[in-house]
Amino acid sequence: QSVAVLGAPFSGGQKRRGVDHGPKVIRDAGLLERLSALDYSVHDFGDLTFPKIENDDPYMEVKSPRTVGAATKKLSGAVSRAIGAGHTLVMLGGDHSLAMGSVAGHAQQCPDLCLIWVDAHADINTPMTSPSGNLHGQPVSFMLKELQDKVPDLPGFGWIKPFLTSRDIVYIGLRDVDPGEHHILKTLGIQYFSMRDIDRLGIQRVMEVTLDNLLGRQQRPIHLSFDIDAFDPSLAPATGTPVNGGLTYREGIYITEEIHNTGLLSAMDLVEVNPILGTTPEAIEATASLAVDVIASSLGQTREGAHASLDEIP
Ligand code: DIR
Ligand code: MN
Ligand code: MN
Ligand code: MN
Repeated sequence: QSVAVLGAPFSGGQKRRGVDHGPKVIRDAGLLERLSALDYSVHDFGDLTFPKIENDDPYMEVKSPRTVGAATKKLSGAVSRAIGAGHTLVMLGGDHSLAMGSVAGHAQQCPDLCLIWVDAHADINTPMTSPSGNLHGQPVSFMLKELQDKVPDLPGFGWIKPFLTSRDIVYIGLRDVDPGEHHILKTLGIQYFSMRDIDRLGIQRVMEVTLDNLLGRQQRPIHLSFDIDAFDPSLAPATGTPVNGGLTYREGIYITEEIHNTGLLSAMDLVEVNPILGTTPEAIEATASLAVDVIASSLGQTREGAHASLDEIP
């Protein structure tokens, strides 16, 4: 079992600088050591570099299209190669526009994958519905076949063709959804569990339905795209768009334990950790260490404990 860790220090999908330091603080919080302790052979692929693109004028309201298009294209190639080489991939962001690249690269190797999107936000605005013009609020719209006609040809995005259907994705943790996004979720019948749904059903039932919907008919590879702002801001303060009333630590870890237990996790993103937005060193460390816990749990760290073999107790 081998895990590839790939950093993507990129912030061009939104306006707040600092999220490009996410990979560094997540590594500094001990990620590689924690994964090695789980008995993986860990391959650190280092951090990608993203060349600066001059004169990247907005396309209508959409900001930095060429910059985001080039970065996600580069990421998709790197992710595709790592998964093709047999690794389980962990992508460290960076802002969530990067998921266009990581999920597309994963889908190149695993066309039948399904996507679990854990986030306060749905990130499914099209370039036309986006109230902010920020591409980190739009990545899912570029992936969905049903939205093909709603997404214009942005400069820099010629490389990506939609590759998912609305039945291949489930959202967990939503609590800040724009009107255009809500319209898309409802008209396409996309499965989502808002924080209200988690309050009503409990996280155990939410995961049961999520996994049954995605895997009930056929076992297939899972892509987990985890935005740290899914957690309550008291747990993950160092992030660009915090929203009150988020996941508890136990709900977040239950999600990742259940995903690990399927045995089908093939790639994951951990995005939107922004150390510049932590107001104290403790706030930054807490957010980064939470990110490490989420990744370790997704890859098999358990709360109940574990042991390697059934040999005698010494
Ligand atoms: C908002 C915020 N829906 C937008 N999105 C964020 O800009 O489209 N995503 N913060 O993570
Ligand atoms: Mn997001
Ligand atoms: Mn978010
Ligand atoms: Mn295991």
